[in-house]
This record gives sequence, structure tokens and C-alpha cells, in this order.
Amino acid sequence: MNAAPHDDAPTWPAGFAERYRAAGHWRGETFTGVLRARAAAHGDRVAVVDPADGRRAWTYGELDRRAARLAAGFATRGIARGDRVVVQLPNVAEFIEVVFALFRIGALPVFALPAHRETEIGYFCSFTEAVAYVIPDRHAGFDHRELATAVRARTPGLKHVFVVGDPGEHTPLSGVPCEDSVPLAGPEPHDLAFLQLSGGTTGVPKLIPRTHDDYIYSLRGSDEICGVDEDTRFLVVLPAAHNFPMSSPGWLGTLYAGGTVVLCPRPDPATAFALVEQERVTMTGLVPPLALVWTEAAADTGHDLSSLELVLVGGAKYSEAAARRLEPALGCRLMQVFGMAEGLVNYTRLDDDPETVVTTQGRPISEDDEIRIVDDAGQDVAEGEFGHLLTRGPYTIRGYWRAPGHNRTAFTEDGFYRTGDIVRRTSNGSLVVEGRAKDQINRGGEKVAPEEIENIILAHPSVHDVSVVGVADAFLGERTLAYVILRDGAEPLTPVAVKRHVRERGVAAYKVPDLVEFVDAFPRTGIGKVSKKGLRTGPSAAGPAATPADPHRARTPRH
Ligand code: OOB
Repeated sequence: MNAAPHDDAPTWPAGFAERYRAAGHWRGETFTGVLRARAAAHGDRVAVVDPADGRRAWTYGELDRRAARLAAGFATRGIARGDRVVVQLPNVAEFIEVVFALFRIGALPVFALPAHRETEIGYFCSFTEAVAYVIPDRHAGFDHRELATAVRARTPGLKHVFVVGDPGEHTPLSGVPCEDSVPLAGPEPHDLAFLQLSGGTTGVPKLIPRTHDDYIYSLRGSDEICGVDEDTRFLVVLPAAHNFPMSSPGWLGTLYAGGTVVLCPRPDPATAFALVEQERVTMTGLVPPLALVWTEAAADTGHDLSSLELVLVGGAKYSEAAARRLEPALGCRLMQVFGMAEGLVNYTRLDDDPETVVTTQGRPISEDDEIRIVDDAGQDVAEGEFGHLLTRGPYTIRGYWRAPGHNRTAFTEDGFYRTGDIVRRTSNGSLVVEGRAKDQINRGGEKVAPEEIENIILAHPSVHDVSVVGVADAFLGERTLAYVILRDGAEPLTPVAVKRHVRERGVAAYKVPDLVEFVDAFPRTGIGKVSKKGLRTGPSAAGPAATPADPHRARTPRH
């Protein structure tokens, strides 16, 4: 396909790109160049530890050689620069090998999450015109090969399915590598490196095009802020495909610094604490519900957690009370991180006073991250007031991939990304996330677009109308509640039947509504649209926990 890298999405105007280069943010590096340089400088240091299969530890030299051989094998099979490849792997060493092999070719990984199912994967493969899909054989009790067979049957452009493990009817990944005799042109630093997934507010997820230059800058900035260096041993607890464990500072930030990445197969404290002890882990990143579980479990763990120096918590709002408990429980420093796959990442700092660390979500990586906090009319609010967060900068995208219509509303005319978050800035310049204006539910860091689930429920023959909202939850922060209006005379449904209907449509399990309530009518706003705000403060069945999850969330007319 070899599409010119920037045809599919807006990029930074020339003046900005020049400024970011002149400032030394964009240094003309590529991921391939970075790995080669690290392998040349310290080829014998361990880059990746995968505790499964009797513990595999790959050095930088080995990772580089493996990526080169796999790239050659992919290229031999026709995978070329600019091609998209959907990668859906759990936290295994092959994930990193595959990604660096694709980088070497200049093919773009599309980072699916292990939880995604046929609806999402089918969409990623067809929308990106992917030529290949990389999967595990089975993961968490699910057979990905069957999913791949189903997706392939309806996606003729998908030429290859590569499997880590037993391939079934597909191609074993282990058979792909070959001698890298033909040099690959590879990408330029300003080319796209991969497509990340947005949390989404619409019926289908949007794809986020990130370049080598911009992403590597965010890694370098993150490494500096978090103190990542060659001695860092970073535990990847969250799914490696997500932007947070990938780059804040994450496994890519750790590899950039020459440290060691330890892959954690499951996030529970029993698994993770054992790895912290065995691998002398120094740093990790967690979403708030997991941080809570770890904090509680640390009290009576038999494992030695003394190597832990820093735990980053982000992806959703971390309550101040929980934040206060983390450092004493885990015996390490806390850093809050408020980021987004579209770019902007904020961190509290190691030299912030303790109150700032527990009460704010930090400040941007870069002095060139432009922040505006505006009211509904787009006017800057007074200092300290809350408003909509808009941002523009050296690692924040200027548009989603192949989404010109959506881009017109998701970005301002002068290129600021409308984050959909409601924030205020404290007197010391830190941001506090106060809520959200976008139609998205943040289920403990996992993002759910209500519209996507509403469309699925609406397809049920007994359903007249539906509205999916977030309700406050002590553990997850929010969980999902579907208000369903049944058709007159339709077969009565149970909540279980509605959940089963969603699950059977083949979507990630975290999108199945936690609660379902049948109602006769939704509260209406003056203009006759569904008021989700009214729904959240409304009826009873969500139980006593159903207080408004977010006082600032806008009404969201849809129908
Ligand atoms: C991270 O990335 P995404 O793309 O899954 O989600 C971004 C959204 C933000 O716009 C915000 O609504 C929410 O997640 N969020 C937070 C938060 N961190 C993210 N809300 C409140 N407090 C926080 N600390 O979630 C992500 C990407 C990179 C680093 C960290 C998180």
C-alpha cells in the first residue's frame, strides 16, 4: 500500500515542526535507530524479562537481532512500509519483538487491547485496511484463533494471521523470522510510527496517529521526570498496548533509557508482588482501582517490595484519600499521571511537596505544551477557575487518522485538541481534573463510549430506546448503567438478557453494562433530547451508590 505517511491525518504545520526541532524536542530519532544504538552501546544488558515459559530474558543485542530477523520475515511475506498490522498480544516478550520488527519496516502497528473481540477487531482490520493481525493462541480462557478466522472471513484484505503459540489454521509467528539480507528503507523520524486507540466518545473508536519524533520526545521527557535510567526495572502491569504503560514512562520509556522491562502476565498483587521481589522491580504504573488493591494487599504480603522506588497512578481520577495511603503502604514514592493517547501527559514531580502529589494530577511534560482552560463559549476562564482543557504541543496530535469530519469538532481551528476534560489550575501551576464534558465513561481507567453500547442494545428487537450512563462507584470510580425502554408489547427482558445480548455481539467484556434498569421514559431536556445528567441523578435501581459521577458532564443529545 505504501501510503504517504501523512495523507491520512493532519500533522503539525511547518512553523510548529521547525520550532519543535529547533527546541531540541524532535531530534530525528526513530525507534529502530534507538534500539540499534542501545544494542551497540550495551548489547549485553537485559532489555526484556518475560517470566512465563521458564523466564526468558532478552538482552538489547538479542532484541535487536530478533526484531531484524522478524522484520525480514514480515517483509518477505509482503508487509511493507505504511502497511497497517493489528497487534493484539498480552504482556509477552513477543509483543515487543513484533512491534520493533514492524517499526523497522515502517509498517504501523495498530494497538488492540487483549480484551477486544470480534466487533472491535473486525472494525480495526477493515477500517485500517490491515494486511496482518498478530494474536496469541489463547489468552485468559479465550481462543483468539477462532476470532481471527471469523474476522478473516469478512475482511478479504487481511492476508496474514500470525500466532504466538499453537497456530491452528494460521501462521506460527515463530516460523516467520529469516536472515535480514535485504536492507529495509525503514521510516523517517517524522513518519507515523503506529496507531493508538482513543478512549472514544462515538460509535466507533478513533485511531491516533503518532510519529517517531513526537512519541520519542514524550518518552525522553517522561524518563527525565520519572528518573528512568539504565538501572530502572519497570514492571508492565497494565496491558502493554495501552498508552500509559507504553510511554508514561512505560516499557518504551524504559527501553529508551537502556533499563529493563519486566512483563507482568496478570495485575493481581499475588502475581505482581512475587515479580517485584524476584526481579527487583523499581517502578510501575497502575490505574486507581489497582492501586487501591495493591495498597490493601501490601499490608500482609510476604513478598519483599523494598526495591520499589516509584509507582505512577493515572488513567482515571485517583481519590485523595487513596493517594495518601499509597506511599506508606508500598514504601515507595507516588506520582500521579494525567495523560491521553492523543498526546498531552501531566505528571506530579519528584520534588513536588507531598500535598501537591496527593491533591493534583500534575503538570505537562513540556514547556511547549500549550494549555488553555476555557468556558463553554471558548473564552479563557479566570486563573484558578475550572473549564474545558484544550491543548496543543510537540507530542499532541493535530487530528485523528482518516476522520476529517470528527477532526473538525475534536480540534479547534488553530489546532488545539479538545480533551473533553474539565480541569482547573492551582496557584503552583498543577492541573486538577474536576470532571468531564465528553460523552465517555471512565471505568477505572478503561474508557467506554456510551454511544457504542447504546447502538448494540438498540439492535435488540425488544428495545425501543436506551441510554448508557456512568454512575459513581467506590472501587472503579464509575461503572456503567443502561436505562432501557422496552417496545410496547415486546417480550419482557431481564438485565441478564440485556448483558448477554451485548456480550454476544462480540465486544470487550469491560463494555458490558454493569447495571441495567428498565424505565418507561427518560428525563427530557427543554429541547426534547435525552438528559443524561437527569438520568444520573435519577431513579433508584442503581442503588445508593448512584450519585452523579461527574457534575460537569454535558448533556449529550444524540437521537
Ligand atoms: C490515559 O489515556 P486514554 O487515552 O485511555 O484516556 C485519556 C483520558 C483523559 O482525557 C481523562 O479523561 C482520563 O483519561 N484520565 C484521567 C487521568 N488520566 C487519564 N482522569 C483523571 N485523572 C487522571 N489522572 O488514560 C493515559 C495515557 C497516558 C498516561 C496516563 C493515562
